Amino acid sequence: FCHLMLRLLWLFAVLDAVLLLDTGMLFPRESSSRELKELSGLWVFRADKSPNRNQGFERAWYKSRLAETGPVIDMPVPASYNDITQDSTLRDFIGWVWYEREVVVPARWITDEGTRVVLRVGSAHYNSVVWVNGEKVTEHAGGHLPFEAEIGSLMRKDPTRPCRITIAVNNTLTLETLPPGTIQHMNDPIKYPDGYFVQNIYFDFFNYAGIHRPVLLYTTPKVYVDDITVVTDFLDNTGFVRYQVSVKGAATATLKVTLMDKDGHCVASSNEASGVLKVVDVKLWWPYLMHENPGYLYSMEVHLMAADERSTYEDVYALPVGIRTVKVTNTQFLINNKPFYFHGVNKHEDSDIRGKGLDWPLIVKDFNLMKWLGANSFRTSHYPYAEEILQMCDRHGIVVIDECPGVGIKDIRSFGNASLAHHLDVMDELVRRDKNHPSVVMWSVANEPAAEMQPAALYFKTLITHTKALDPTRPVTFITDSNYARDKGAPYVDVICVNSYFSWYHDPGHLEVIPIQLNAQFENWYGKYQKPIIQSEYGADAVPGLHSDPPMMFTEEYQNAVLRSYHDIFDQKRKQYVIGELIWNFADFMTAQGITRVVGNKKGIFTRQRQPKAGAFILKERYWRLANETGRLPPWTKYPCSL
Ligand code: BDP
Repeated sequence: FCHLMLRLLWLFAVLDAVLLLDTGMLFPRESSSRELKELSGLWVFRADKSPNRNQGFERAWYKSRLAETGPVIDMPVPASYNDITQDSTLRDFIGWVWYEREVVVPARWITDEGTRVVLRVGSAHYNSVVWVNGEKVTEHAGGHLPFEAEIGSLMRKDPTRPCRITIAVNNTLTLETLPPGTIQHMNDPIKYPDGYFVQNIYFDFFNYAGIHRPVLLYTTPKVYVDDITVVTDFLDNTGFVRYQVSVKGAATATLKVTLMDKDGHCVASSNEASGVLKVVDVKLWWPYLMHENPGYLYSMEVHLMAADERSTYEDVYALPVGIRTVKVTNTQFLINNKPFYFHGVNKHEDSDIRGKGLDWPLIVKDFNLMKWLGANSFRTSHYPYAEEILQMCDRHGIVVIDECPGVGIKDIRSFGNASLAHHLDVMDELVRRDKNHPSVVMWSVANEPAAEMQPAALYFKTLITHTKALDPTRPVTFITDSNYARDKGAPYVDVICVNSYFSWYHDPGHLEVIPIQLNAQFENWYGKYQKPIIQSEYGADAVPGLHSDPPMMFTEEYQNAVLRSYHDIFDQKRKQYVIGELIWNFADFMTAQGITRVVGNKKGIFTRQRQPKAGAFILKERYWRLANETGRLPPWTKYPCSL
């Protein structure tokens, strides 16, 4: 009993912390009280190619139809705009681009004053300003995360007009954006044309831009469920779902909260806005390959009723809930108190033509490939991925290390107060968006920052402590490279994540150095911090179809040899404190042009078109073997018959 009380007290304490973020960012879902209208498809588009990139604002392009301001083209949404046309100046464009779409909405959305109409942008790179019928409704700094604005009241001002949505998006990166970058003006008239400037970036992926995720309109009643937070636990075969529902639009409302199992049976219910739901004979959420029934989700249905002098309101929202726990010891990562070994991949949101635009065929293909490979996890290198992808992870039991866009923090000026304040805001937005996903088991606050610099110590202490305070239920990491001087964040993290490229960037061509250097890497980090370690990146470029034996760099044989050599050391260390290995990278991806990149980064084990290189088969064999050893596979999946 005492044990149970302690559990419940813990649940209450941590939920209060998660609640510090008081405005919601619930994923828009249809229900009996909510309608949804996706604005995917063709938008009107114009890049502002004026010398200062500011003509659109100076001439107020949002005030009229974009086509009336000058030449426009078709642009699909969601998609990056860079690879859509044959125009290299648009591919490499820096500055403001303008999108526009006219929408007609059902009349009842306008006539019913008890309806809220919300415009939501899943993500746009990077800074966005949004107008409806020429009036500014919101702006947002940073890509990868959603933002929204209530626009019903504005639409009601002139119900006869169709609703014209204008979105201006600017992909310029500065020392204070995430990721950071710098704009460099080249003033030498002998070398450069007049007004020439470039965007410097410190990360290794193409700086795709545009509206990358769906834009949609959705409705809620005037009194509505603004947010739901759940924190889960279990003891023996009883599960606990501590929850909190935030209501907006009324001081009081009646709530009914019901937890349904997969078959639609009610397993627990309550009439309170917050409390603990007790689930007998709980079905836990398990990772793929760790259990015969991975990714089990309950559905938490929240039913709200409220009234004012004019009307009554009813709102319904259903949140998928997975019941599981996550803990870290000195040497282990525990999911549901069982050791979990990450055998997975690093990904990018990246593909031909659409760039970083959300694409369902690609998403489903990638999940099929990950499952084929026997991967149980991935890291969202180097920015938050679409919520649709995390929902797939929840359902399929794919474990996620959720990374914020803190990549390429290399300049000392990016450790200043303004940068830190923005980084903290981004962590707030990320935790607010992803806190309820059972698949998300750890937050990553940055990738390979120049953490040897003096201000980094305080920067990362503040950032990591802040993230832990936001969400005490998940461990926090930051990703370091193999330079031991870059350990300033290490004292504060729960898990050490290290990227290393022995025999590639260091001692290129010398495969024989891998065992000794990798061994030293693990011993040093563990010796100093006694924290579990994930090899968060390792790999080698392989141009598909390029062969040589003995292996040479850039051939498939060399990539194989690097993988095998790393795996030997992983096999020694995973018996001690190494808790995972994530290949760099799942698939080839586009980068900026440069002398080390032949049409992009070729460290994928799949090509950019998702065909396997030889390395994919090595990884497949290994991952299924690891799954057999560490997981609890049902007999029929013991070994895929293709092996
Ligand atoms: C790592 C970076 C990753 C790069 C990779 C590489 O974290 O973004 O793509 O190197 O160079 O250090 O392939």
